[in-house]
Amino acid sequence: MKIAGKTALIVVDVQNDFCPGGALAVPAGDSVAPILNRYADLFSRSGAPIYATRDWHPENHLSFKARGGPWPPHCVQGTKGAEFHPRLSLPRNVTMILKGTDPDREAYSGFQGTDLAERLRRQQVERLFVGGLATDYCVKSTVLDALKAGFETVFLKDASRGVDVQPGDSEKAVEEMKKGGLPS
Ligand code: VGL
Ligand code: ZN
Repeated sequence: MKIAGKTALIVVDVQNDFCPGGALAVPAGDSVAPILNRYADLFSRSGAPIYATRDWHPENHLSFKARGGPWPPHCVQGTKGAEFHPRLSLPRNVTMILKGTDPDREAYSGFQGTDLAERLRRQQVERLFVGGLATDYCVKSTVLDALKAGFETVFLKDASRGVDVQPGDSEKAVEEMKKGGLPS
């Protein structure tokens, strides 16, 4: 008999800089916090592992405008902007994943340059629920990498918001995720 695969929740980058008032604010970014709190509570009560990623850049990160990148400085290590939004309230046993720590590499995905995949495999996780900020950047990249790594993946649309630098970017991101294997 096949033992049912385990499911994990991945909370992506619900940080002050991606919320209204932050350096790279996602419209209504903070509105995902109470929704993710509910998912986290549900997962926690059923014993499912929860991971939370943070964009965690050095001051001289290549994605910043000073180095020719597209973004204003954001989520600089140790700053208020890099902290989780105060309305995000996750259980104590969440595993934190820091990404984008290499000054010379972009890392939108929580899998890029981290041990997230190994940790999930070690816990026999087979299925992921992914939500957070931003739909058209880090959530999309995380979902695509999860699918590539062979995890059955669910995108939590209700618990995600996009930057939409160009109008429609978030819808496009959903299409890309579907092309990458996300069940529609
Ligand atoms: C993100 C832009 C730059 C994200 C991170 O978390 O979606 N977007 N760095
Ligand atoms: Zn970033």
